[in-house]
Amino acid sequence: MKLARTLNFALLLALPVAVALFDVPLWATLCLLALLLLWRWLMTLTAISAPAKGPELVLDTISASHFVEKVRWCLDHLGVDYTENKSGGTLGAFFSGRTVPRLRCRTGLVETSIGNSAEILRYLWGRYAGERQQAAAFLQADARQLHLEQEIDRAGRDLQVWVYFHLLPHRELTLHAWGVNDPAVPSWQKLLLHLLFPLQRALIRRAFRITPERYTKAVQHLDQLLQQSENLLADGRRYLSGAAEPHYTDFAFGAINGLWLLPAGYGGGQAEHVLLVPARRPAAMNYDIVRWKEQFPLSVAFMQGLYRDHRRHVPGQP
Ligand SMILES: N[C@@H](CCC(=O)N[C@@H](CS)C(=O)NCC(=O)O)C(=O)O
Repeated sequence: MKLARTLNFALLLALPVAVALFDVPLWATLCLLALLLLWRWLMTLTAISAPAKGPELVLDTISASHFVEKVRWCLDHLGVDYTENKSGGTLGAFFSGRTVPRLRCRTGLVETSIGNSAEILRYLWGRYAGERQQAAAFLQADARQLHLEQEIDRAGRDLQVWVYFHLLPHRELTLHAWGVNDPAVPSWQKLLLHLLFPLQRALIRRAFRITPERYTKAVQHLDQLLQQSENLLADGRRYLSGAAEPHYTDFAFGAINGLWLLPAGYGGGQAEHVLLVPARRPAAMNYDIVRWKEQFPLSVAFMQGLYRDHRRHVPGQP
């Protein structure tokens, strides 16, 4: 069905070109247009009367995304089956206006799609709290935990500035992070990423306002969040959320900061083709990472422990 829709769309686009090239008369043009629209309508009717079969939950992702890792970790911890649909970095945002993670779920006859990691987690809690009360308990949140999540998400946006400030000057490193070496990313997208790199880089610079000033501000915000977690852990807290068991905000903290810490198990097996080993990273990036590790040892140990004890083991992962 997806292929038929794409073909129909391509033919609709090609119609004016064909009309101009072959001097098609008006009556024939109108007939062709009516046929293409009729075909499209029939596809819509078919989709309602016989919905396409497929997995109940599909998570649209890119290989290297800390917001994706936040949702992926929660899905894995919840223990529900889902399929991951991976794209090359930046293409979806700038050409179809969607961000990742995006969760697509079958709801009745239609497919519902939810963007934004926080809203996806609210859906998962609402959907599974009843039927898997114990397993889903880590997704329940009070006002304090929701506030903590907002702070972690803000750090996630600061880390986007941080990572692009360091990587964008390096074409090969950036392309690697966007998934050109990931076998799960479709080849045509890898080709597009190579061809469109200057455009994508300019769009990213504009969208995230990547400037030295913004970078300095981002690092200050990140320091503040890490200092806050350091204080909570120094007070003897086992989990940042204050709960007795790991909570989704703990996973969110580990997932978002995992972008720089890259603890063993990061990505649950889905990010290994985009990780950047220290030897390949720009020196200034390594400098920040080493400083964070030295300055915030309790937070680092907390995240490493969280990955070791609560990230589902994936064969072949360190
Ligand atoms: N607030 C959003 C942020 C999502 C976001 O910024 N995602 C980035 C990846 S980390 C994205 O979609 N980038 C565009 C793309 O690579 O297609 C969330 O929590 O999901």
